[in-house]
Amino acid sequence: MNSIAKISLCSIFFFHFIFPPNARKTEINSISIPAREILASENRRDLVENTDTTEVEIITEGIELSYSVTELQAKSGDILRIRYINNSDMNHNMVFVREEADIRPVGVAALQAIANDWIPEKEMDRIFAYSKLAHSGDTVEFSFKVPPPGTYPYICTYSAHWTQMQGRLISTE
Ligand SMILES: [Cu+2]
Repeated sequence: MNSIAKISLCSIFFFHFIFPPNARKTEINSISIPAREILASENRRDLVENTDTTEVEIITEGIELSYSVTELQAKSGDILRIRYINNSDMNHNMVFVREEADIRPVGVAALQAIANDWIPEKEMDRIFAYSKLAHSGDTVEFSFKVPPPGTYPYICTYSAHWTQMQGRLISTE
């Protein structure tokens, strides 16, 4: 028997001593079962995270150019569902823009977008969510995924209301 054969034989005995066949089988099972459980629980958590929805109701009444909620808080990545009730005598909408500097360009461009219900297509890069135009007496609902943490303005783009009719969405971690 040459030395390589001796080493091989020793290795086999050593391997069997440390990891007898039954122990190996048990070990494989004990590793693989929890691994599957962890994977399954992570999947369940993902599923729950994907379906977390924050619902809010926002109202405008009378002749006020304002929203009943001017500060919205929601978790980044969640779905925010907004029910906007227009109990006022005028038309309104809700348009969410990416940053403070987007308010004016979107508001001004909307004046040229009457045919598109006051949503300016040429400024869509600045807009990430918006409602349909809510005529007097209408309730409109819309939902969107809450953007990364930060503060996002929302405005009414109908007939230059944006100068007064504003709120802020605060997206949290
Ligand atoms: Cu308005």
